[in-house]
Amino acid sequence: MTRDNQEVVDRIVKLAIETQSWGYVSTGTRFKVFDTPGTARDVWEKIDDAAEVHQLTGVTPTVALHIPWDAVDDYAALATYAQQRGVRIGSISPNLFQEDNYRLGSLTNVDASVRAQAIAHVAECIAVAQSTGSRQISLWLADGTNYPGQGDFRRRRRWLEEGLAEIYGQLPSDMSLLLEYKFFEPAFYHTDIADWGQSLLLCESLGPRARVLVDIGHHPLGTNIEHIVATLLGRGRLGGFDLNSKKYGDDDLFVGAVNPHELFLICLELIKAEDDTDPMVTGAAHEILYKIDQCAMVEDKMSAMLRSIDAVQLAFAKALLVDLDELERAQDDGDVVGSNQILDDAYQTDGRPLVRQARQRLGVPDNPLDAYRGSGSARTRERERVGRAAGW
Ligand code: AOS
Ligand code: ZN
Ligand code: ZN
Repeated sequence: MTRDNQEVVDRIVKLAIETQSWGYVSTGTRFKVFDTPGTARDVWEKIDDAAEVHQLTGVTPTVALHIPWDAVDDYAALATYAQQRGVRIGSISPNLFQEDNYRLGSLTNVDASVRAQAIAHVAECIAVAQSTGSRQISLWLADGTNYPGQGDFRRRRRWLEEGLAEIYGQLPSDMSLLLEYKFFEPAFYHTDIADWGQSLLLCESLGPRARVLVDIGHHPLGTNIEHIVATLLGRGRLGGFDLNSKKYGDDDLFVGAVNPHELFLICLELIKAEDDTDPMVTGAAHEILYKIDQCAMVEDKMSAMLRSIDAVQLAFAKALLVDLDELERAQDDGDVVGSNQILDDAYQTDGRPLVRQARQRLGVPDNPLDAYRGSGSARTRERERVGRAAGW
């Protein structure tokens, strides 16, 4: 089946992408955090930036928060502020890696009082989600060890399972838990949730509202991420993405910068799952959170965010152009070269006119990045946002 262009445009129009508050501040490596003039100084300004990105693109209605980076006294007021600017609060990420107490782990710490502190922090984030209308807790754990012998894998695993069960038990029935994995960093010998399989096992033992979150940058080089995505989709357990791109590791570069072909192949799996005949697969596929998780080290944050959104839309557009019936026929015929050619035909097609049509339907500029750069908005930020620079 070749989709007609109108269907492709419809699907691009419906795609919602979440931008993240920490993508609007100065971040970086351990060597130096460079400040960029005009950068958001607090969570209110991060929301202003997210709102401007949504005005320019029409597809980023929510903004993810990280607590306590974005802590405020009155979360209901923050949610109202966001709404007044045309966006909503999206997923909430607890921070279980920046307290001194977490030196030897959070949910897997040998000290029961530290484990309890970590659980209490996630409970606080659930309360933040309730006051802001958010429905997702996006959890990443830095827990791991640096040297063989430093910790006992199975004891740590038991503490992890107990802690997560307690957290899951506290989730209101309309909220879900997205569980991220990462194979190394900040720990360099082992990480307690190192890969998708470990995350999936935990989610399956927790319950249906626990799902795996795939951060594109959290895999060893050469990993077939689209295969992981397909496996999770097939079990209805893919909960979301942290979108970025990488050359080496968790580089957190803007989306599509390094390997747009990989992104296209990932999108193809998502589209196939959305159109699957099994309601378990389609149901979960339609609830997937598409969250950006990038760090702008030397580049302008707004421009980087706009580039990422463009890359996601374009990858979806091209994936929607794949003729799936013809592909299945070629696969059934054992046509190895022909089936690959079908994918390549779609990938080589210029998807930009379709993305432009979607933008016209959304009533936003044909090229949001050009519109932003021509708008003078960056200079206004530089003029108005003087004083304390925000980082993490
Ligand atoms: C860390 O590597 C993960 O990608 C997390 O999602 C993290 O909470 C986020 O990137 C903020 O640093
Ligand atoms: Zn992430
Ligand atoms: Zn990461």
